[in-house]
Amino acid sequence: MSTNGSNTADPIRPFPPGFLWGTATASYQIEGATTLDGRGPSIWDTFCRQPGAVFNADNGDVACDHYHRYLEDLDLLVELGVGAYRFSVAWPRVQPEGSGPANQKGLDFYRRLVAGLRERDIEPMLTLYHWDLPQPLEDRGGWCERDTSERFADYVEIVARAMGSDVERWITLNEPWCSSWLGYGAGVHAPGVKDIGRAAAATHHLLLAHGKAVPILRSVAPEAKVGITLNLTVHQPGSDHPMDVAAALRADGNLNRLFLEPVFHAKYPKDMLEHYRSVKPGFSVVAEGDLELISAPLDFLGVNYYNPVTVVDEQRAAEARVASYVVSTHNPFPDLHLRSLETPGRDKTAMDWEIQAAGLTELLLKIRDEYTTAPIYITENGAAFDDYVDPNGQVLDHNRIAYLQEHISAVHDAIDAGVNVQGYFVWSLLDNFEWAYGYSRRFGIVWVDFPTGERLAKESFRWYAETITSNSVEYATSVGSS
Ligand code: IFM
Repeated sequence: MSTNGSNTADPIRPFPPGFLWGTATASYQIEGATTLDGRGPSIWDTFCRQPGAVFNADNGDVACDHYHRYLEDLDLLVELGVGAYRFSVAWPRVQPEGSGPANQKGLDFYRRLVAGLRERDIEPMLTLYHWDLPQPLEDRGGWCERDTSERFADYVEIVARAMGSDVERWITLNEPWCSSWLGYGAGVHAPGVKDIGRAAAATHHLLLAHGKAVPILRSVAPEAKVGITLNLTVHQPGSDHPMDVAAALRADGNLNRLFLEPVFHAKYPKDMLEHYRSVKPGFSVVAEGDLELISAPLDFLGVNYYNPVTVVDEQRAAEARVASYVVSTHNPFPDLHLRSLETPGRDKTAMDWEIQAAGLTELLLKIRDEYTTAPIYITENGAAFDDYVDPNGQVLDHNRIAYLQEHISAVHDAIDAGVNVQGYFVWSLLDNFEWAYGYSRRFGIVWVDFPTGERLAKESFRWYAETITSNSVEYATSVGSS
């Protein structure tokens, strides 16, 4: 039974005509060629060299070698039959110093990619920032400094002038929460800083960078459709005890509302401002007029959803009466005073993320009811599993197919309930550099043999190709979704 009771007799559920099917990647995770054609260093090149920062001391020097193999990857996209491909531009390829003149060779790479997509009738969806900040900017304080948002505006103008007429959909930032809270708060992403006050300031300067980028894109590329991609989820309290309910609200405040409220309601959530009032510099960096910029109307919202999160108050988690909780090892934010829980019986991916597709439907309804009716694209959704090439030379990733089928069904539920979802992008086209996990986690629908760079379409690739061709999904529900 679906969340809205729409388990029709016919399990094949069509998507609206024109629904945009795609797949997504990001520059540092796939390109390699980090020192070629004038590219400067990014914070991830530096972070990867810090002992213990990244699993196996992996780095993006070669990654999937997409910089050299992009034509092969375009062929894969054609075979898959996608209508769109979401990729990101590496700022340090375009401005090696993070400021100053454009590096023509860097821009040319993306122009070739965009032209190649256009020739194949695949719409490019361009993300301007997917975490690879030029290192020289980090040396001057990175996202903790207001000036970085000014530098971002200059960079956006360069990219918009180069590709404004060829790219219709532009995403300013990918998952600014990860840049700020994982990068400057928990220190598990580049630049590896552990300082809640700086994470809060970085949150604002990232959003300000987004706010400054929007009018530039509108004036340089008047046809452009502009959006932002946020990583969002539903936070379920582990019990109906008021302390657990309050803990879930804090988690929601940090991950969802700190980003959704300024972008759609021109304000930061009161409870979060109160929660972070004593951290420095924190939200003291907000200046007059910033929130007006940040809340400029958008053409769409990009939503990245992977898993739901169940939380309890940390004090209650420590008490004997709730000892039956399975407290997860994930707790990156001691300042939020909560613990996340594992739900017994719920399947997990190789990231240890619980699988619950109904959370996506719930999230989409909430966004529609509380934030925006603008078109939504699911700009990322997918799963890492312990894939392997079997003796017949195949990757039979049926667990990934089940995950995708459940989540695409959940998107269908949301559309049935009136949410304006216009597209869905699988994360990811290729197995790639999964940040602090290095190459140990595979999200691709295409297997990459990293020593040789060879690609091999997985079973999920064929399944997704059929889904795209039929523009429909065979209905499926996940554990815990009824
Ligand atoms: O690989 C990442 C991607 O870069 C951003 N969103 C989540 C993915 C899986 O962790």
